Amino acid sequence: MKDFMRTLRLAEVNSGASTREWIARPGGGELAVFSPTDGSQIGTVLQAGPADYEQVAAATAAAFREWRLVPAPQRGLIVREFAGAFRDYKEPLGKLVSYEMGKIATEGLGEVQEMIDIADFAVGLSRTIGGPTLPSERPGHRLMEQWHPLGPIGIVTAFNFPVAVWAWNAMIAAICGDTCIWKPSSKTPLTAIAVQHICNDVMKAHDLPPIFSLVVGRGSAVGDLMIKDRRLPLISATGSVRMGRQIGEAVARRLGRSLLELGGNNAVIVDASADLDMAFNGVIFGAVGTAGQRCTSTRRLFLHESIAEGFLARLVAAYKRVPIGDPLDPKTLMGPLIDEGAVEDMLKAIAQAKAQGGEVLVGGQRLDRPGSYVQPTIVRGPRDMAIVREETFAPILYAFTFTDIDEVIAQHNSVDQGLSSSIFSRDFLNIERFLGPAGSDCGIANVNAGTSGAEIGGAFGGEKETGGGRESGSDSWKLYMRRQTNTINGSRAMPLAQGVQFDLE
Ligand code: UN1
Repeated sequence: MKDFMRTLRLAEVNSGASTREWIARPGGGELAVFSPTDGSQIGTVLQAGPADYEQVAAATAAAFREWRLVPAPQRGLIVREFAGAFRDYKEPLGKLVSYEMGKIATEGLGEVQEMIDIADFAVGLSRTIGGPTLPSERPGHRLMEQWHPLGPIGIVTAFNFPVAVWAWNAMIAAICGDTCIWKPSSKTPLTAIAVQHICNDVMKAHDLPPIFSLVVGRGSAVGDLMIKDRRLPLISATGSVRMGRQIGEAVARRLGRSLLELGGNNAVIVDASADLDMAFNGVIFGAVGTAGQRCTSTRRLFLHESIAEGFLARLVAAYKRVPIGDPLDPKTLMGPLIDEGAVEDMLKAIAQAKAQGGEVLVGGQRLDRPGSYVQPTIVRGPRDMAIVREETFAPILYAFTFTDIDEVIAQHNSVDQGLSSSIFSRDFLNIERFLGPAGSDCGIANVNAGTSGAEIGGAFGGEKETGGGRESGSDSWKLYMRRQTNTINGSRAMPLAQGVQFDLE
């Protein structure tokens, strides 16, 4: 066992279900955990079964009844303790993220930094959340809004951000007075168990009810119970469009609220005026970073005809030099894909692109070494390649040329997903076009900054098949609370609104 796994006390539990204390013998069967760095098995987790889910859900619902009564600024002080614990464990947890998920060391640490950042943000928010007082049309009346805790909520996360996205939800939910059940990806249960350990320590030290709980288990078992569970007014889920559709439908059927953070098909436009060095750096990180496994990864590149050939030649040369290998080696810039299935999906997409007229400019192969390593790949294609409409979770960049800004924006918007987008330009008119109402149709639109690597302070999420949810910063907290409109009559009369008269005497 690696040192950082020992620091995170992963050997001390073999269970994937916890409500402050680990459930000794959960009944959901064994889950083998593999590292994509070399394909070896690095752990076995005993998963939660239906009875364990029920135990966790009941405890989370009971904890909500207490937690909602704690004043928000005091909830913030507790979240500050979680932020401190994440700081203490940043290094081993970041390494575990790299080891279990495959992202490079600096990105693994960056992911834990994102947990710390959102926790700090939530602490501040705990003293500002609230609603307006609005003018009443009736004399002596007050019309106002309150935001109350919503309930116990369910959080479903994906393998690619195995800890940060949970924190986006959990830290905000906690200051809002909600309690959380987390179902992590079955591909990355160890990072979730490590985080739950850290949380259990904080909860025990402050004698808190189980405000954060964990169920590692099969989607068809605990996942299904969770999305149908009427005790959970909100399900926040990150994953594929297919998964989001299932969750969205199940939650809508019981008229619950869902917050969906689904696939992206993010593009960068580089116009004739762009600073090409900046554009180059933005595209490389967006397309190659995290081995193309961010929902914000750059998948499409639109280059103005006048700069296209030189820019592509530079990219192709750089792609050949990308240091690929063990993500924990500080020299590595691209680690492995998550598993063999991901490698197959990538190779299938490349074969389809070729069949549809695409030309592979660089990459296109898997590497001949243990682990799920592939070459970052650029495909230059005819615009109508059908594969471009799909999100393949791999480092494939489809490149196209354009001449007209309106035409390229239309092309940019022609896919089903709407998460992130960016333009590299020094042309004010093009920038304004891109940001305007007829511009990018995505939830995130950047100028001279890449599609990935958003800060926590903004609302994160996208339109169309990306699901419409917003998480993390800005006023995303509102989704974790229930709004109540109050009319308070401080006069001695009882006038009705709209001037309605209803006098019986
Ligand atoms: C994701 O890929 O699901 O903006 C989240 C980014 C990161 C989060 C990505 N801060 O790329």
